[in-house]
Amino acid sequence: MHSTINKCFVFFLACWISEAWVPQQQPQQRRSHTSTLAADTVDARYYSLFETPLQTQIQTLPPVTLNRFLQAKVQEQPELRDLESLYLAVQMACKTISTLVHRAGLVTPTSTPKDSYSDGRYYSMKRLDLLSTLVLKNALKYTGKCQVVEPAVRLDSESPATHQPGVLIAKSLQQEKRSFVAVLDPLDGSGNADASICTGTVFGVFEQSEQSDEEEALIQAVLQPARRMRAAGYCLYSSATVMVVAIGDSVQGFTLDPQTKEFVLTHPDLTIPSRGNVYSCNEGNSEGWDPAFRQYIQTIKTGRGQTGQRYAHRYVGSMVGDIHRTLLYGGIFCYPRDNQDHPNGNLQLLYKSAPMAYVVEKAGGRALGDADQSLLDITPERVHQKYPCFMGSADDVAELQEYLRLESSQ
Ligand code: FBP
Repeated sequence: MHSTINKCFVFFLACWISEAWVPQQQPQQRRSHTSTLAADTVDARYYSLFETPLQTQIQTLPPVTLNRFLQAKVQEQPELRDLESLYLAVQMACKTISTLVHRAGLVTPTSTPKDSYSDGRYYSMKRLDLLSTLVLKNALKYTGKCQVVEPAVRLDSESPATHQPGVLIAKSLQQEKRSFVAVLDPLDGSGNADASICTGTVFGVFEQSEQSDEEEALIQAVLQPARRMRAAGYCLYSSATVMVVAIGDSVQGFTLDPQTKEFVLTHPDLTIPSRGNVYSCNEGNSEGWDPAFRQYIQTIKTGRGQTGQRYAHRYVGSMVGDIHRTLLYGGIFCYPRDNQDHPNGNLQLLYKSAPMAYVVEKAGGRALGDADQSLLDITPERVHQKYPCFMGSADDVAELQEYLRLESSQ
């Protein structure tokens, strides 16, 4: 009996000790084990896939940020100093716009405003357009070195839709002999944002010799052919945020590092391949295209063009994304006239296609407005004027040009 009691006592004591001990130890162990495991796995995967190559790169080649790149550029060419403040303001704004665009789906309004579906588009389009414009305007103003105007939207068929604030014009205020005037499209392709498709900010910079700050003088300062631009660029908001700038005679691409929030040089001295195998246009308009352009597209997509290769069709419908892809991989991007809804194409010359064309040409590509005129030589008559455009790899544009010439000679 005694031994049974003793055995039971020892058993319960052992259970109590183990219970008392395990709950104190196990959760800690489990917790630390789990978190170590999770952290290890995540870190291991993260570092092995992403960080290690980057680390290796950092060790051999220190990353060049956009700021550092600009500082070096200004040292080389002190006359670009005024441009620096414009660029810095634009890059700051683009970082914020990037966050806005990437969070667009998370900040759904609780009550649907009346005009949420106006123009057949969603509420966030208007919201993003307005916010991006405000962000860009403030970033430019807060430098204390820029004056910003927002030309009134004139309600004609070429103006942006009424939901869009449209374009900004910013002038650097330094009292030098001349100053820079930039034309900026805060958010191109905002109609795509609800579907998480890429969008972009576009800008072009001119010199103004006349010192007037009147709105009309600033507008006149940007109504110039893009060939007179001193710089241009765009920021693409996509799976990565990439800023591409043409400054001097080169084109540089910077990717926004989401960790450090810095634009880091990832595409130094960008050049467009001289030939591609992709065409990018809204083929839904093909019924109304000029016959020669239709024939060109038919020829390349069936492999009967100069390369004998069948071209693939890629069209995001967001100009910055389509042209960025064209710049990296080669090929041709077109928005031609059609005799139905787009007598002058669908892209505003001054603040959409012309700055993009400037970048493409500086990267070794070509851009046409029509058969015999580079898009860079066309003077916009009005801020919102639309113009047909064709740009991309030099050889592809040259091949297209033969068709356009055929059409114009008939
Ligand atoms: P939004 O800024 O109003 O979206 O329009 C600009 C744009 O989306 C360009 O980015 C794009 O290349 C073009 O319109 C697409 O036009 P379409 O829908 O006629 O193909």
